[in-house]
Amino acid sequence: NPLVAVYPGSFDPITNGHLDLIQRCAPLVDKLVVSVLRNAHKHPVFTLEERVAMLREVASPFRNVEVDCFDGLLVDYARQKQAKLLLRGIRAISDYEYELQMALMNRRLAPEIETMFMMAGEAYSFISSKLVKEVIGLGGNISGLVPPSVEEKLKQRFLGRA
Ligand code: COD
Repeated sequence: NPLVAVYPGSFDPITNGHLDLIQRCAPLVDKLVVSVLRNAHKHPVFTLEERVAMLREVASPFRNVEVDCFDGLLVDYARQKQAKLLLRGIRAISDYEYELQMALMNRRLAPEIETMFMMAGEAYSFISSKLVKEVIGLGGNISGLVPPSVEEKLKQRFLGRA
């Protein structure tokens, strides 16, 4: 059976931290499904369609990476995708508590599915979608924090230019 991993998230928007994880995980599995949660926050900056489109563009060089979206329980979705692994990233101790709680709940709901954690790349461990949006919203430079196509989208959205 092919080894399928699901990398779930809000991806509002995808950052170079997310991308680093995708790049490191893709060679380890047969298929990596990067999946955006519908209705994650009440007010995402980018619509589901925009987030999926940005991910698709960034993921296009990877032969075995698929971009999708989901709602409902993550484990139900993973089962539907016949995934044995959930991929999550850990940046700092602060991520650990939330991630542990989710991993244990997901294991309780679906014991056959394992959560796999990868440590953030040292160059990316300070990057979050939230801070990137805050920095660009206040006029700061975000180059190198997100893929160039995403940087353009953020500039259009926050600075009203292309
Ligand atoms: N470097 C490495 N990893 C990173 C970086 C970085 N710079 N930035 C983020 N990450 C990791 C995060 O730690 C996380 O593991 C992942 O990338 C995605 O991050 P986000 O912020 O885009 O996504 P989240 O944390 O908002 O995703 C939450 C889910 C959508 C997975 C969760 O809400 C969910 O599963 N919802 C579905 C309903 C459900 O099943 N609920 C019960 C869960 S127990």
